[in-house]
Amino acid sequence: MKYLVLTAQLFFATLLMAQSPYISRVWEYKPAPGQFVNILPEYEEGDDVEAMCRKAEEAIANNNKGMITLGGWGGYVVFGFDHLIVNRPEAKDFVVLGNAFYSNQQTAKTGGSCEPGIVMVSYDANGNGQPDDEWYEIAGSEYTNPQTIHNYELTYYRPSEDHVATPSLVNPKTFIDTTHIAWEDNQENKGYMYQLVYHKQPYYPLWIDDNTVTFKGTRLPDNYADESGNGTYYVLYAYDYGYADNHPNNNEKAQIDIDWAVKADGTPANLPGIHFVKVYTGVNQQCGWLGETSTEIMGAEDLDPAFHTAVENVTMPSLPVKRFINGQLYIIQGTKIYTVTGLIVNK
Ligand SMILES: [Ca+2]
Ligand SMILES: [Ca+2]
Ligand SMILES: [Ca+2]
Repeated sequence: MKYLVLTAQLFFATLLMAQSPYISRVWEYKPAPGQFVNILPEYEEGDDVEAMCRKAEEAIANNNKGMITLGGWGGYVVFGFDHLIVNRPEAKDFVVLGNAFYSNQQTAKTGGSCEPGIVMVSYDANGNGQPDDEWYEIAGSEYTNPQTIHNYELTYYRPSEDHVATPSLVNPKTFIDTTHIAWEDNQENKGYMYQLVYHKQPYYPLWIDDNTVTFKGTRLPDNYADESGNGTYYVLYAYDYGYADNHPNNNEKAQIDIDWAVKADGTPANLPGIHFVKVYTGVNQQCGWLGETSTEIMGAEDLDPAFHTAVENVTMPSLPVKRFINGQLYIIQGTKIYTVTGLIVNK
């Protein structure tokens, strides 16, 4: 009997360790060029794709609340959890943490520093624990906006080795290289991402060997306005719902409902839950001295209330009740906690 109790306690302890509401692993980190790229996280000579992925994980997994940049439009991160985030009915299921904030200036719409990232989700359908299954886009508030471009494609070019900086004629002290990163899209647009005096490091990801990098996905309409009219004050307006880094983390509008996931043809994906999330920068815009808009990620969290019930705080009712503890269903009666199969897990 003692042996059984010990086994049960070990089982319970293991179970607690295995379940975390936070990101447990970063699977891929591939930012587009950007003013914080090679800084957040920091590139050091010799770092390869895998090393940078581990640095991104160190920053945003396990509730570490560091920060990574995704660079300009299309740059992305793929991360996962150690359990299924259940699609709870009539409820928001998870939140991706960014660094969005509202301006304290009074404006007609909600805005400030809102840099919306497209959120995609995946269910581990083949059960191998890896994100090699189908991806579904979270259809946020702008999914059906006629200005949203689905199937957008954008290619960025690494500056050539003999690249010479082209300072701005108007403001050379701020815009130190107006031809830093050339880009072109599949809508017959091309242009340059400029380099700002505030961030003088190369903007192209230094650990990527290829001289071009191409991203595909959904491009949201531009969300900025130069409210000063003279380039001194830019406001990036928040979209209503369904994006990352678009509302402050503690705002309910930052939360995502898995019910919003759609298939490629726009019909509901009807997912029971998700294991993996991909986030990419959703706008392709540059805002004067603020530079290009880039989604930042600080973490992600399962919103299941079970994770907000610490095991030491479980009250012991006299009648048997079912309760989720760290995502697992238990039956509690008196001072005892049972699994659903009747195994006593405390004493
Ligand atoms: Ca839900
Ligand atoms: Ca899989
Ligand atoms: Ca941001």
